[in-house]
Amino acid sequence: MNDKVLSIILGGGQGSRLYPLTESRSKPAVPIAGKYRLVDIPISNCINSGLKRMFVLTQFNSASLNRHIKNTYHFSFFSSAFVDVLAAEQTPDNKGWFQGTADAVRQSMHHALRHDFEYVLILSGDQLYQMDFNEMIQAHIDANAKISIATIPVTEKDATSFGILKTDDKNIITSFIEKPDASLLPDWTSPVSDEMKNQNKNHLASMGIYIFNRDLLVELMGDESTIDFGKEIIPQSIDKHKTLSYQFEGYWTDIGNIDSFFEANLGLTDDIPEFNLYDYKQRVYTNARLLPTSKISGTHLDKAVIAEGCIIHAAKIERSVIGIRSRIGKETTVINTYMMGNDDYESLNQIADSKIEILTGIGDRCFIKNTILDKNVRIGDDVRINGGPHLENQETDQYVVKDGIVVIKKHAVIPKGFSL
Ligand code: ADQ
Ligand code: ADP
Repeated sequence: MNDKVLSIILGGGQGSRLYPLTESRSKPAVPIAGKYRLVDIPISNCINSGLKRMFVLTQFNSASLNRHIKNTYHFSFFSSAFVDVLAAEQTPDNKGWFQGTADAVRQSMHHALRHDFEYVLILSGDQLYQMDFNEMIQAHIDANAKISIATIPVTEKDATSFGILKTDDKNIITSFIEKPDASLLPDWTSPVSDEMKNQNKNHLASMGIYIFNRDLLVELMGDESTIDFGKEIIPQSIDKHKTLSYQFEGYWTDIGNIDSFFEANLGLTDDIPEFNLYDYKQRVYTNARLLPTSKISGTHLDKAVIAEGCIIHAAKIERSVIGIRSRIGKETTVINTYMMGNDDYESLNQIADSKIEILTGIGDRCFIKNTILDKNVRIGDDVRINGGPHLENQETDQYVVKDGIVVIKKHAVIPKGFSL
């Protein structure tokens, strides 16, 4: 399919729902699962599906995203494969940034049209899932559809956050409503499998994964009044262009806000995580950093996921994901926490010179719970951070509390003895 399909990954709008993780980096560059970046998920799904021509659209050009893509995705000089980052750009015709998803794709069309392809696969950049896109493309071709949307059954409670649709008995979409009001939902149920019914998932939601025939996408992008796929393009197209629902029933989760991002990461510590990082056929690719092994001493570990290159002396780590190059001091307890790790180590000389007041990572005798620690944080000794619903939403220079989850900002320094 590689010759027929060009993939466009929607790397992120303003990213405000993931703030402060997106304060100094674009959304695709947000680190997940201890060693990956958000953008590695859709890119890996494409590569595993044999689709190796990708554009990543992002609102602001970040050095860390470009470096990550450049360092990670090397294809043969003789192949047509590429992963190109397209940041919102000002041209003589267009002085504005991307407004919405359709607008972002419209602005990148002149890059896309230089390539040969019959179908465009449009993907979101903030979802955790493993999917073989070939099956979806084949279904699109077999149905002779102009547009296909990947869909998944969801509960009534979740349905208000998605595009919800109904189909005929051939899975052709007959109606679509973007993020419906809860009062409308009783009218929007669909026939689903018994397994989905038992989980109360009776509404069919758009996963924000689309296939468009090339000519149709060119035509639709010609109408500059359309801003979003979910709000305009899809609802306006279903009556005019045959639109297939391709139903998926595997694990899929949207990780667009702090709460779902936190849970998706901590979910990796389950005995059998729903997102399988240990499947050789569906690998998740990332920067091959050649880090040393992790060194752990005197620590009780329970449901801990620990990346490479860590130096850990903690007393206890429970239901936590510890990212690359993390350092955790003696007698420290870490519970329900995602620590992203460090970009660098401090050298033994730097440490011995005592010029650094608080070392990177977490100090001695700390207690950290329900917290996300962004990269390169310095947590002093005897710090207590006890996140949870008892904390009100708040923001300081060093941290944010959102829905009970404490997010320590990138490069933050938390002084010795601090308590929250
Ligand atoms: P949302 O995820 O709410 O709903 P949206 O905010 O438009 O839709 O984002 C879709 C994806 O595009 C996200 O990955 C986002 O980061 C990215 N994005 C948004 N604006 C962008 C821009 N200007 N440039 C680059 N990327 C941008 C959509 C659909 C629903 C569907 C859900 C499934 O509209 O119908 O149910 O996805 O998650
Ligand atoms: P990782 O994927 O390991 O997080 P990054 O590419 O984000 O790697 O780089 C981590 C850090 O390493 C950066 O913040 C920067 O300080 C440094 N770094 C990596 N590559 C370069 C480079 N080519 N030039 C300058 N600094 C770099």
